[in-house]
Amino acid sequence: MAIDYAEKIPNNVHLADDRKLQRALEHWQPHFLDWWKDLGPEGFQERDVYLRTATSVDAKGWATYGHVKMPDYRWGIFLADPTPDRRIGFGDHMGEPAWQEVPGEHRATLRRLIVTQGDTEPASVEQQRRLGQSCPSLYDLRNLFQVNVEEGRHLWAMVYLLHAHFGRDGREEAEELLARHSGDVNNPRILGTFNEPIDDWLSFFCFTYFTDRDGKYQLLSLAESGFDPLSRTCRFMLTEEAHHMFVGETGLGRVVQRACEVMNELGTDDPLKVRAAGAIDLPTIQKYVNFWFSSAIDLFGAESSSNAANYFAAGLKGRPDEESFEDHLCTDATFALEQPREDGLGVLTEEIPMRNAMNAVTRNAYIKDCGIGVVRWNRAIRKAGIDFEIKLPSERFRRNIGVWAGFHFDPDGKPHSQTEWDEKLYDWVPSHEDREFVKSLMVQVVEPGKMAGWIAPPPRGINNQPVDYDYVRL
Ligand code: BYC
Ligand code: FE
Ligand code: FE
Repeated sequence: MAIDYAEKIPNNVHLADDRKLQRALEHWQPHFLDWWKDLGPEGFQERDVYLRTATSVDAKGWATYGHVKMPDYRWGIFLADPTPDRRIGFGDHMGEPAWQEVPGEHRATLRRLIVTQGDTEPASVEQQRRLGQSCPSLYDLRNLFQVNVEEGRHLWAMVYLLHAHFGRDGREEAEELLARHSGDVNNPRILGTFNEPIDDWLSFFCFTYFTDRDGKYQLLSLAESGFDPLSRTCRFMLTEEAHHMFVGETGLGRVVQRACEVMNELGTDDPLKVRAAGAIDLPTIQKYVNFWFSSAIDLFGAESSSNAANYFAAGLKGRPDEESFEDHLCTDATFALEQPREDGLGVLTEEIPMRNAMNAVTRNAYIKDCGIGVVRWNRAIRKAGIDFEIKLPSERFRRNIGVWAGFHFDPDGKPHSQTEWDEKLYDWVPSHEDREFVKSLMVQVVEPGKMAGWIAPPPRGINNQPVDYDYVRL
């Protein structure tokens, strides 16, 4: 389905045929733009950035590339093409036709899911707004802005659903999405990770690797939804998400590669010498991985969750790639849930109903996916002849949500007393000094083709352009 760019709001949902909805969205649009100018990327708003824009939603015609000023980016409403005769694929309504309108009894629940999803999108833009000041290259600066404008579009995707299907409450929620702010003490973003500051690029790469990947898994689950407009929206969002995770995986890979190069040039594995040479040592990279991974896995909610069971039963939220499972009802199945013993010093396993374990099932799929990049980074480390392995920490480590919350398990999954924990925590996650060191390296580099000393250049540019292309025109 073609996207109409002649419209004030580009879309492939025949917006022009629904005047009321069009007016409501055109009323929200300037509020969005004000928010973007106030809380979107700081600086560079008047610069031309080499951005991709969707031209159609099918695989071939995905994108055109060209230099645009970010406030002129054509944020719009794009749904994947409908699947003819789509049926609900799981839960109590399995086999019934997918809903084109919100079923009354699930209205509040669906609205809450859409609002939670929508809230994360502008949150991430707010978190990343100052990174342009310390970009390691023009190539990276462009990637940051590409991610930012697409997260802005993801906000549009959820606001469209709220306006089109939730009447007045939906319009109020859409305003609230611009009123909550990341890290705001009085009115914070809904989910924990989205209130953590991201003020260095190592954190940005960890965020796009780990947190955007939570986005992938939540969008995959929502793409299974019996509410068809939500499914179609999420299916198109997933095509954009792939680039965000690419930025994270290759970004971390280039930081690792630079650390290895410096170690080999100096013939040392002393982290202090690596630091003195202006690179980020591998143990520090590991600490950032520990921090952002443990923060991201909280985003899946509690391992045992009656909310999750209700979403599944109602057909609102499935498992990622629901089709790959055999049993789509899960009325009798159980899940062996590992959890801490009451004294916190051991682990036991309890069988819980499968429907209640959907958050754990999704988290497990996510953790497996997180491992793929880790294997690639470790291969590069081995190839450099260095004896070091990056590891994902145990899912028990540093949890604030779910069965492990309130207990003290280390990255290897071993229990500790409060005293031991307090003593050791900064061996596992970045200390104030680690963060200050990483920040000290974050000096803006904007000469085409030049890279900051702590990161290796990318093997190739964007859309077949050379690495020294003027991705952002200053
Ligand atoms: N922080 O049964 P529980 C993305 C709350 S990322 C704070 O465990 P449920 C992106 C929970 O709300 C993808 N609170 O949870 C990435 C509940 O509250 P109430 C975002 C949390 O409902 C990068 C209570 O704890 N999308 O797209 O099964 C850049 C206990 O509930 C947290 C979605 O999340 C937390 N971490 O699952 C840009 C999809 N975790 O009811 C974008 C929509 C839980 O007691 N959301 N709580 O007030 C959902 O599907 C579910 O809300 C969750 C939670 C999976 C998040
Ligand atoms: Fe997103
Ligand atoms: Fe994303």
